[in-house]
Amino acid sequence: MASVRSVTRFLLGKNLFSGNIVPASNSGFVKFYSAAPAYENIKIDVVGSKKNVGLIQLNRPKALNALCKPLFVELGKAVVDFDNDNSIAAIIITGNEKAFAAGADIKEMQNNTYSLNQKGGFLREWEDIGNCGKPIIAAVNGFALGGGCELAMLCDIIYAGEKAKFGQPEINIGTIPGAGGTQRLPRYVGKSKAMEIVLTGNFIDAQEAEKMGLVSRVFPVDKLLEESIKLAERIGTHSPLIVKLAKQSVNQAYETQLKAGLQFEKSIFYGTFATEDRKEGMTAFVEKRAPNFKNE
Ligand code: CO8
Repeated sequence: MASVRSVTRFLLGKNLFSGNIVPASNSGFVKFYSAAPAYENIKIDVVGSKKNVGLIQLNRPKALNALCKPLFVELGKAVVDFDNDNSIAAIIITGNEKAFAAGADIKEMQNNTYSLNQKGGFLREWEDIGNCGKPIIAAVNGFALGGGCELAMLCDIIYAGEKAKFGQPEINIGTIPGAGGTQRLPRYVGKSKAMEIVLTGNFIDAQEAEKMGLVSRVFPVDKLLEESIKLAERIGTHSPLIVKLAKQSVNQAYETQLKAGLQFEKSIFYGTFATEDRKEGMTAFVEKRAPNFKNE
């Protein structure tokens, strides 16, 4: 299995492998996933010292990872597979140094019509990402524009490289965000900032995005993936069952009004008392030892 450092280099496209460093394609993960289809628009791997972090790299570098339908079908499948894999604690979606994703594929949708979008359920595969029970971290270097910014916001935590650029430039091409940009962005950054971003099409840099609360943390470009893996590994030390419940509960804050969200949170909180992992967590605390979670 490749080390964090070598995976970082692999994803940044710097072929620094030599001697004893094993390329990701020779990892046990690929063998384990031999039944998985051969992906053309993404690369997948399993990383982290416990091999419990699913890594997905968007891989259309020539088109700045524009989100064409085949890419989204593959991305949805990879996310569902990782979500169903009990050995995976968290998922990272990343791009390359130049682009996380520069939006939906404009060339692909250029000749779409209203009725085609309606009948074909244009980009309905987005739901696979939104329905994932496990935490998804967006590790954003370069452009995260339009659908790329929306994809990052669909993830649970956004870490950014210091040269990342976010934006909803759909207005420049005569349309509006269609995958949550007008809905999630105001919730993250407030109405005035969201309006400014959506109505001007201007880009904001990583530092500004962090100040606004869109991004959790900003790192040097070549440290981004390493830090994202560390975050996923930290999440992976907790009970998978309770992590899933915590994610559901935080998401309620975005999907319901406060009163309903608070009720949901309370019922989940009470519900954790029906789990073995809650009992183990509190017992371990009282006994001053590390918990041994069983995902039950
Ligand atoms: N779609 C298709 N191709 C793209 C896209 C894109 N979004 N972005 C870049 N490319 C292609 C370029 O056409 C170019 O291809 P080629 O070499 O064949 O000409 C290649 O990528 C490199 O791009 P540039 O030469 O333009 O690179 P620059 O460094 O000069 O510029 C930019 C980078 C500023 C990112 C520029 O490429 C750009 O403005 N891209 C478009 C950004 C944009 O408008 N994004 C929003 C798209 S619309 C959208 O996302 C709606 C989402 C709705 C989801 C709905 C779900 C239901």
